Amino acid sequence: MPANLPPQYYEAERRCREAKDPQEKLKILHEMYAIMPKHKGTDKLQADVKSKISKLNKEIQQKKKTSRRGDQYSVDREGAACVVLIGPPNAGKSHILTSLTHATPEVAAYPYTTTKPLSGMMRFENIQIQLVDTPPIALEFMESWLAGIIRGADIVCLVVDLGSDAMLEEIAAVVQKLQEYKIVLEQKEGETNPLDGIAHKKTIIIGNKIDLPISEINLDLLKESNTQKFTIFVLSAKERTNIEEFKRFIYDSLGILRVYTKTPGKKAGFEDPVILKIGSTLLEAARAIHKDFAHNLKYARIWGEGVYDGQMVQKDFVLKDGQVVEFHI
Ligand SMILES: Nc1nc2c(ncn2[C@@H]2O[C@H](COP(=O)(O)OP(=O)(O)OP(=O)(O)O)[C@@H](O)[C@H]2O)c(=O)[nH]1
Ligand SMILES: [Mg+2]
Repeated sequence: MPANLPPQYYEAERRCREAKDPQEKLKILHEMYAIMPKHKGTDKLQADVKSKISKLNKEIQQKKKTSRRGDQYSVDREGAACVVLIGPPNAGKSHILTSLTHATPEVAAYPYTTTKPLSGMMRFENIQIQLVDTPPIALEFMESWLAGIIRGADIVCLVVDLGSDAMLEEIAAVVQKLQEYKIVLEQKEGETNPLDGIAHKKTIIIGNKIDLPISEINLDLLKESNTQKFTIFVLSAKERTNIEEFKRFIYDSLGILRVYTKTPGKKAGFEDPVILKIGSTLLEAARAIHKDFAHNLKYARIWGEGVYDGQMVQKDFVLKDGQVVEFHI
């Protein structure tokens, strides 16, 4: 039986031959596998490409173990908070980034498309939240520098493919792989123990591709297997289902609040809030602005929810979202 390969396949094969970077080669091999029609005539070729993929995967991992060189990536924090999108190959992490920010990562129908982190800013009301798209995590493969980015994030969004037959296995693989890097995904944020270095990261499961018919069954499976009681948020990056709702959901999950500063006799500016953890005091707000400022702080006047206009409060006053603060030093 003839293979009847489409021209794109030969094109990809050529690029693969010419590619020098093993990561790039791996990406093209996955692309070739996706393009290839799956029938008897291509059985041998399918097996061939698969074995090339697995060989290259091993080589890449081996190289990483033996040399400390190789690309290392990190992310500069920006905005009010940093949210990292992680997950198995092809779950739609990059697509989610494009649907919420102006960033333009490559989105493709084959796995291992993303090879380095890319961040974009997601606007929610008057703040910007940083979203970071990352390469996939699977049992046989994870970029080691990704661990550092996950450790530094305020929240982890574990993006899962509700259209995948292997969804639960894919999730288990991510959890297991991260444990090798001393990262434990949890429902709530926990302290990193300085003795064992294990990071406990607050994690939300994002069930993507809710537009696909099989997603309903997978969502039930996901809920049943959710022994850790992760919050599950479903959306479709493609159809933009729940995309707007996602912004508020993330804001609420971050456990942050916004306060606005004003100088005596002037109006408050509402464009540039001070971002604080829920439960922060007036003194902590002053510290977030400048440490000398906190040092010299005497009291403040407050406007907003739960106080009367211009109420005088002391350093231990616990602030609420939306309040206006007039510091007195
Ligand atoms: N039906 C459907 N397809 C989607 C959705 N989101 C993403 N996809 C498709 O899923 C495929 C993978 O999307 P990507 O965003 O590249 O996935 P990824 O998680 O970044 O993949 P890697 O970079 O390989 O880890 C693409 O073909 C997307 O068009 C969705 O909500 N619904
Ligand atoms: Mg991607």
